[in-house]
Amino acid sequence: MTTASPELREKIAHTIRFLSVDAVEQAKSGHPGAPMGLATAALELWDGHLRFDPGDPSWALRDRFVLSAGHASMLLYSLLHLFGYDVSLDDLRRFRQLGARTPGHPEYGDTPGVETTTGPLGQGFANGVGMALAGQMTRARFGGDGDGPGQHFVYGIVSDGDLMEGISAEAGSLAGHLGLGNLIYLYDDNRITIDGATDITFTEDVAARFGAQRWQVQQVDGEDSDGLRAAIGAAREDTERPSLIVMRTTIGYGSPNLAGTSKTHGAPLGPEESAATKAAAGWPDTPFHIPDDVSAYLSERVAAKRAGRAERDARFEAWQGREPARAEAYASQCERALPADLVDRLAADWGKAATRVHSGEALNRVAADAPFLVGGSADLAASNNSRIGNAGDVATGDFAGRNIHFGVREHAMGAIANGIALDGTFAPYAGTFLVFSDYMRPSIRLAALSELPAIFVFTHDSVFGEDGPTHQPIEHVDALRSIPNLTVFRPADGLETGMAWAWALERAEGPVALCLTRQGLPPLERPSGFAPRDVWRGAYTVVETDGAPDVVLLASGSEVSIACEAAAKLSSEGTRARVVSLASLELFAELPKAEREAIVPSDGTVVVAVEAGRGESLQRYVGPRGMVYGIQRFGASAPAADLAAKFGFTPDQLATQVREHLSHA
Ligand SMILES: Cc1ncc(C[n+]2csc(CCOP(=O)(O)OP(=O)(O)O)c2C)c(N)n1
Ligand SMILES: [Mg+2]
Repeated sequence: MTTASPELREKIAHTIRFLSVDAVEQAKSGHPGAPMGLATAALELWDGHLRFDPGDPSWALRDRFVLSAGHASMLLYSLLHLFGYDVSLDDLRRFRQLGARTPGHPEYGDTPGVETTTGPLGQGFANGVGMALAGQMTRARFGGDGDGPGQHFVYGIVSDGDLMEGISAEAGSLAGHLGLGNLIYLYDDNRITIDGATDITFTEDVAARFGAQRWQVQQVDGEDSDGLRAAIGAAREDTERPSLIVMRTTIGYGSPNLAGTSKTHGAPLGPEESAATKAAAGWPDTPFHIPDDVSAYLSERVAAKRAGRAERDARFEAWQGREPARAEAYASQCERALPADLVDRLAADWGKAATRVHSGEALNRVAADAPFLVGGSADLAASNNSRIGNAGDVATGDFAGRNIHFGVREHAMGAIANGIALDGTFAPYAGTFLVFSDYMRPSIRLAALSELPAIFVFTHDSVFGEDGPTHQPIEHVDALRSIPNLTVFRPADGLETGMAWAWALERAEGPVALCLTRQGLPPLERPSGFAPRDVWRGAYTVVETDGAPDVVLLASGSEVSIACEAAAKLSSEGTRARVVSLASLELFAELPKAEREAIVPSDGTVVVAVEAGRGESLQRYVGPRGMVYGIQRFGASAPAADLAAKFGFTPDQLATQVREHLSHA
């Protein structure tokens, strides 16, 4: 409950505004306008509603706050500082400086209290949907008598830019469909973006749009604390719909000459206008000024937040006492406890099938003992083999299942998966065709930047299918490999697929992408001495030669078995061909150099990289004498066997080309 008088409230709002203005002035860069226009609303939310403990930012029962308009980062940093998080005034002074915990846009992991990395507009909106879904799934799974976990709200601030981005339409649609009543967004309806007023590009009826998407929609003046309080209260009351509170606001609020203009969006006000703005507010012209009564009031509020936490924890403990089995299950789920025999289970008994089929099998071999795993696909569940058997579906108002139908919404699916991962109770996976990884790439990139435990399941990973070039990835494996922190697997058979899942569950410290075939593959025959964990080295020898090889065939996924057959032909003609399976380029690159050299030498031995795609990422391993045997054009629509012949991906053609290459090398 807010206890501040209207005068004190205004003073605190000014404090938030001018901390933001001053930090941007100091950095000579940043976005003052949105924090100025949002200070009153954000204060109402943080002071009066948001449940948190600044001393323990990862307290599981806290409300989440997502600043989707990440450019308004100084708003968040000011709030974090004022509400007792470990963000000092010096941190604010170091806004946007190298190594500071106040980077230009909020970055998860850099700053206590930052719940997600935002800045690419729209992502935070969809992250919040994922967090709210995770909250509902937690509540459904562990019991909902009000004291157990998952009872919190997810609040967010979203901007014009957020709502223009398509991802907000996708995520908003799913949130409304599912009825995520624990999701409350404040929309900064300042009608300004960078290029000017929104009437040049964005004149749709946003309230009607969200109403049509089954949201509760309310409209308030963003400077009206009482109105905001009532609206947030009504939003909390509506447990069956997400809520959008459309707040009419003024960008650069209080600036005598620039308020309401895009000039305040992304540049310092400048010394003169800052001074004029402070003068108009009756504010001293001391940078980073925090009045004593503001500090005193906020210390009280922080103490009250801590007391609120203690009270909530006590209720939670009472719940644990009443529900020991559920409490135990919840605790072990949060710890991500895995079965001890995970690797054994995933290493053995694989037959001949497509790796997408193996992937579904791997998922289901562990799902019962990895209850934190939840996920689904963007309307391709049967193609992606992404279903967990006997686990039920997430549906409107019914969150007990583990299978999520994301609908045909790849971009939102990626960001919602990230939100589920950020919530911390579940580990998500999300599937589609590899070619559509482009539709979710911005979210994959953020999963990687934030090192989130998300698993992206991409099937139909090459040209081998009738759908034609629109559906046939050529550049996608390379493109995924180019994202830092993302581990990409392209397994060659069931064992490799199982070990890729095992690595994703047991070892990964960030997101994992699995690139899986549509077409069936034979199980590889491996040399004696092979151990399943060799897959985790990223590459290992599948076919060894007697004596030093004349050529090394470095193949991935479906091309490994082709390379093995080609190697047999070459050997029968006296050319010693080693075959290496490259399950994951990233893991291979991390091996010590000597171990890498023992598998793929750079001593002049000819290396031919074999991958049904552009193979740009393999260039560095083939050296000046080798070659990439890939596909340098878009695919074509035809039966798989015809495509294999056309693009040279048959053992005979590969052997012929390698022989030809060796004769010149
Ligand atoms: C995906 C994406 N595209 C473009 C940008 C660059 N950008 C930053 S803020 C912004 C729009 C600003 O309008 P709004 O979201 O209404 O914020 P306000 O100016 O009201 O603070 C743009 C285009 C971005 N951050 N993310
Ligand atoms: Mg705006």
